[in-house]
Amino acid sequence: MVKKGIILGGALERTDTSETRNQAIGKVKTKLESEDVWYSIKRSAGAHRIATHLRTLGWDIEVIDFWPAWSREQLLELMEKRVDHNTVFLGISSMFPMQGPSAKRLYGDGKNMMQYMNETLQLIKQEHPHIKIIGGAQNVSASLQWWCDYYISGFAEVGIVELLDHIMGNKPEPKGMETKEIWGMERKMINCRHHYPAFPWPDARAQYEERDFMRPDDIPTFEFSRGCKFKCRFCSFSVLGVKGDYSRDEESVYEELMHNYENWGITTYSVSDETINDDDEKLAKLQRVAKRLPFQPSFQGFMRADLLVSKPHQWQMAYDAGIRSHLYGVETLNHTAGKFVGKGMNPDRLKDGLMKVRDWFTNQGYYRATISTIIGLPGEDRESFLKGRDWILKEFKGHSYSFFPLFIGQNETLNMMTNPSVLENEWAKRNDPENDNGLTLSGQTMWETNAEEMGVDYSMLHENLRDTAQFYMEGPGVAKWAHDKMNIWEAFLLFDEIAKNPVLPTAIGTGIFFYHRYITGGHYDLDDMLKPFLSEDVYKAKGDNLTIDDYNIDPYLTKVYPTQKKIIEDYIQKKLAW
Ligand code: B12
Ligand code: SF4
Repeated sequence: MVKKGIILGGALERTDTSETRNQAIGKVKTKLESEDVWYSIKRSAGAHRIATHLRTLGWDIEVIDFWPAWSREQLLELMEKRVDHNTVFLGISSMFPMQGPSAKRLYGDGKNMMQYMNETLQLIKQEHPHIKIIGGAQNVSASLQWWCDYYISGFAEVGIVELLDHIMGNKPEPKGMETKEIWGMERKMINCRHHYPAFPWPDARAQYEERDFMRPDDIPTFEFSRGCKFKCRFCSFSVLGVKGDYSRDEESVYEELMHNYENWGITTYSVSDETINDDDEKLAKLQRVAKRLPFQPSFQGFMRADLLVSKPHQWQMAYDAGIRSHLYGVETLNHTAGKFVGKGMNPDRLKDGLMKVRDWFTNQGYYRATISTIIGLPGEDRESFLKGRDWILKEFKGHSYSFFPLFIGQNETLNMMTNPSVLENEWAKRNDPENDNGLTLSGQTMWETNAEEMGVDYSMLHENLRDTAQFYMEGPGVAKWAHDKMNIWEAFLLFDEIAKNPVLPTAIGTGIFFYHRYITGGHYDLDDMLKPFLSEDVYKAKGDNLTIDDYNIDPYLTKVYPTQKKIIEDYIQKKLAW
């Protein structure tokens, strides 16, 4: 008998992208922001990947996307239809903890979203006591919100097979399985990064099925490689410092792209690689695949800017491959701060090179960038950061710009991370955090302070930001860092200052990783992604009478979101009828 499993996906995106986070501070308030519950239209990358893998081993695995949008009744009905004595597990795939306004809203019987969803899980268990619930995520902090029998973290292709063998009584407990008490509950956890590494993974395709009801305007995640060659000081991505080529087999990539094109007409993807261009051969491989395809794919993903600057031969490869929307983790345009994090290219060279990259790609036909920066790196003060911001908004006008205060996880947060950054480890090893005289790294001294010392006053911030700021200022899992140029509170004040500037929507467009929010459903297309949210002349003409209809691209998704909700509801009905 074929063994079965069901994987729920959907906890993979938070509302608070740089778009909504920054634009929400702008002039126009929307219905979506104030009344609606937001569900992401993005397909669950982890769920489809694990499902594809287990199917190759003979399992029958069905993925249920958008699960936060399913009502309790709908999910129980689905389980009633699908679960039988061959069903071994119910998986839950997560990428981020469900946070933000949506998660806080009250559901039917006065419970918040999380309580409601967890109680639904309990009801599923009551009805079908033989199935085990397994939470899977890169970082276990994303899964712990769910009541699961097991938690598995990191790339899990190897670990899940061991766990399922154990659950079915064929094997002893997987090595490294630990029981930890977290938030008053005993949790059985397996950290695959340490015990069952699955990187590189040459056939990391996600194979969608007829019962996934894919659409041509879906923008799925595409995994081309796992891990990054570098190890920047602040970076907590799971697999860093890899040696050699960790990318997929060429045929596997070709087959995946062809399958999605032939079956659903899909051509646009977001790439999950930590860094796409850390290896020339990798780029050349994707270039070869793209040339064999009967269509031009379009990819959005993380590109290291300094490599593009120092290796112009990568440009043609990237363009041919279809990598035309780039997220550059520039972090800072201050040399001292850049050296501190491990991105030390001289900022003048970097800026000059980036303008050449911009011009070259734009001349080829399509180019969009997101420039991502960190507020408050040691060595950088307010003026220096604003100077960097001004350069970005001038030279990359109409592209997107992301900026957020430096986050250093500590204590509980650190324990839940699969891969704390170098900086987080250094911070945790300070000799005497109780009596903190400072930690000196690369010539910069940082120390821990507190809300009182910093003079925190949340009323100084725009109200949309206050909850997040409070988490940073008071949460036990976040370091209250300070250095001689800035502290975490001042970084928030600076964030607030930049974000609430009403001209910002005229200077920037959509983040390259969020195209699906606009495109899926048909309201916008890839060319629209080249526009700023708001035209400058419209902004000037309308002044205070600006409405959301004046925007080129509506960052609040006022019209798009009802369409996407309908797509999700249709999906649910099709699943129930399948
Ligand atoms: C691409 C990416 C992004 C993109 C796109 C994210 C998206 N929504 O699709 C962008 C740039 C938008 C982004 C932003 C952020 N990101 Co990010 N991002 C990633 C990255 C590099 C890849 C994610 C991915 O798609 N992987 C491919 C899929 C296939 O992998 P996967 O989902 O992990 O699945 C595997 C395992 O997790 C497991 N698994 C998954 N599901 C299941 C289910 C079962 C049943 C089982 C058994 C196993 C299993 O097996 C799978 C296959 O091996 C990861 C780091 C990494 N390398 O994983 C960080 C990561 C997900 N991001 C992270 C963070 C913190 C953020 C931000 C909050 C950063 C910030 N401070 O702003 C924002 C929030 C964005 C938002 N508003 O939603 C953290 C999440 C940590 C956490 N628990 O919260 C990660 C893990 C990086 C890290 N270690 O710090 N991110
Ligand atoms: S910041 Fe980017 S380049 Fe640096 S280690 Fe992380 S993924 Fe790699």
